Amino acid sequence: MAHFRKDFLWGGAVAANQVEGGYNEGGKGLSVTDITTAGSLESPRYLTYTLDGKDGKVAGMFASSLPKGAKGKIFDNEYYPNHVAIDFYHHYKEDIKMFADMGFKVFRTSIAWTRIFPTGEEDKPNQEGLDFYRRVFEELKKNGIEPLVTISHYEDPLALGEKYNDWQDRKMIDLYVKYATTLFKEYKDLVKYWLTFNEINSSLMFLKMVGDGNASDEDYQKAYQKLHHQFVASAKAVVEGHKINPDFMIGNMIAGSVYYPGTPDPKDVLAARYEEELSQLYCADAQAKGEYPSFAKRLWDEHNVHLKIEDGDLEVMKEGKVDMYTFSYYMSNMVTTHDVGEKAKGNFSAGTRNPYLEYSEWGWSTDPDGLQLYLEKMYDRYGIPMMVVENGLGAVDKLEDGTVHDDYRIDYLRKHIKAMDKAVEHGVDLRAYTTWGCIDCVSAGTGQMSKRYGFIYVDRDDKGEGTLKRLPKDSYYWYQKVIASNGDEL
Ligand code: BGP
Repeated sequence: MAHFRKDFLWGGAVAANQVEGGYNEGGKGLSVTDITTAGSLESPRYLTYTLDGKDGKVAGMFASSLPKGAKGKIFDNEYYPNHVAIDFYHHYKEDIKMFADMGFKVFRTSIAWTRIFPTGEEDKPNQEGLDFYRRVFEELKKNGIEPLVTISHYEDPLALGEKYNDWQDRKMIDLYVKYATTLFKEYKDLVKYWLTFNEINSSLMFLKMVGDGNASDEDYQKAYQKLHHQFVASAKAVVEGHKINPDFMIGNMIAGSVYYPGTPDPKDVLAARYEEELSQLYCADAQAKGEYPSFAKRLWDEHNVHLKIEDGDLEVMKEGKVDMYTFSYYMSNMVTTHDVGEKAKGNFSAGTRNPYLEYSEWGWSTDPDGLQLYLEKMYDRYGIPMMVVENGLGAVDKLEDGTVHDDYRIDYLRKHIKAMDKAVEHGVDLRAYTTWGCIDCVSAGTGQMSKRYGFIYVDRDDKGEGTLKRLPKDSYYWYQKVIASNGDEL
């Protein structure tokens, strides 16, 4: 018998920019993702812009990569996969029906900030944007599905990214809080579960994972300052949210990973610990304990970071602690100070390859034990309800006789569900599991459609060709049984 609670929330997750499309419909403004091209495992995604009358492009996913003074621009000869994505904007009813038939209890999506405030600085929200999400949430409720909503998922308004240099300016705090409170008021009777920032720790993690991994002190300064503003913004949103509806459960969202020492050398154990502090605990403590950890000063000193903290910031962080700890989990990492093992290859994987694990086509390790370890460690540290809000295997699927025989995906998910079950048996208060990309969508890291995670296949390729038809894969029927048996039938 599995150990999940009776009201365990089984479901799936996506993000607005990766599924919706309709990038210029319904009064929506441009987000940073709208000027991001498609990449692949071999080549990065680029942000396209104009500067001093000249067009240019730069590798990256956040506005911080744009050169000073650059204005994001859409080029005619480039392909932007998020512009249409899988057109959830027009297919949401059909998609929600399929989720409901699978037995979903919860569906995680995000709200595109630019549908609500097209440039981020309007006084009044865009009614068409508010109406769209109201229709989506009502449709979910009608189908017995609880919405779980990410307020900001890698889709800041482009205008704000340019003007305030990707959260370097404190003005971002109030703009975010205005946006968040607009959502809280508007959907207070429809949405109970909210996440303030998707994978907030990615600003630090990415510094090691992109380019040569040797970011400058200036890059660290910017990342820490951006995070400080986001911690304050998140905390203020939590405080305001609870005033609007005391029943709200508002969570953080961390890109979760565990870090193993590559050898028993105590130096490796320390190096792995340091990596965990930087990549996980720094942000997790700031939002779940409401304070900077004891090792924060060491991290800042390492890169000569001088954080600008204003009066009241630390108090509000304390006051606006999150109600639940939520995270994505795809893989673990190995850290060593020795010249052993093969270097990790793949997008977003750092360190050394772990000889005990298998790797996906994109170089991500499969490590269900790491998920159990993560749940047990973090529950022990924070003691608040937890949710696994992303997990899954990105793989190339082959369409055969109108379906996909994705036993590799079933195998990956089965192992991770077993790992969660163990953690629950060991006392972790786990409330939900939303697999990533429950319907195929555009990859955040590479912009590919061919990196698929879904239970539902979407007929669309890396060039934007295809009918957008939806088809259930083998995993669709498997997950249906998992949900119906509350995790017993794996
Ligand atoms: C997380 C993001 C998601 C998502 C997922 C899978 O980092 O929160 O937006 O896409 O990873 O990554 P990818 O799409 O690069 O395979």
